[in-house]
Amino acid sequence: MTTRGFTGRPLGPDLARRLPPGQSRTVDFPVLSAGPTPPVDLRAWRFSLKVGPREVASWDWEAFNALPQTALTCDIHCVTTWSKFDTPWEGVLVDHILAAAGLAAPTPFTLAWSFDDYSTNVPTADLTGGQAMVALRYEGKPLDAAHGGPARLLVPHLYLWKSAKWIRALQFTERDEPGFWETRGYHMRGDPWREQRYDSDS
Ligand SMILES: Nc1nc2c(c(=O)[nH]1)N[C@H]1C(S)=C(S)[C@@H](COP(=O)(O)O)O[C@H]1N2
Ligand SMILES: [Mo]
Repeated sequence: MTTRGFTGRPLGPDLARRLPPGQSRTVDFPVLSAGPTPPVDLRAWRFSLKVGPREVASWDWEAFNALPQTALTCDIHCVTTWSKFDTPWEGVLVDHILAAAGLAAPTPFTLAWSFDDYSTNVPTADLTGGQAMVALRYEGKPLDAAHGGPARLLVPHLYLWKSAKWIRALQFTERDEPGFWETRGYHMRGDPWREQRYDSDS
């Protein structure tokens, strides 16, 4: 079985198996942002962890870059139906951020907050166990501002709107609170393999 991607060529079975339902492969890296790219000054940059309203840890750019770095190559899937294979990222696993703060997953849900005031909710269990990172580099270079540089969340096994660009905080919440797209009808979890695009999808 083959699936025709945006590249126009049929995919062999090994690649076709990596394409979630309703997706097509792209080889470029489209930029999707709800608004303009916010200016982010590295001298003023801070990343914080919050539990409810309370800030429990924060790092400046230098301290954050001193956390253990991990390389991760993965496939990414946008709800607008493109998927991109073998994207190479480097950054700090959420596991390592939590460990540096002396925390274990504090609540079942998380809201990621960005410098453009974008937000998105993710079950905390989708951020731990080596599944998610705050990415600082792409293809061996500092992450482009258009793709969320200096730092973005990367949760590759969920639709890419969960990967908040220009991230400034992870806030752990007791209840699952909808973020920017989730209040506009998108799914609370967003698993591409179950085609969880809209809140009406199971
Ligand atoms: N802060 C922020 N993060 C964001 C967005 C945004 O508008 N603001 N758009 C989301 C959406 S809808 C997608 S599909 C991906 C796109 O990432 P890319 O532009 O690197 O392809 O970023 C997500 N993260
Ligand atoms: Mo998106």
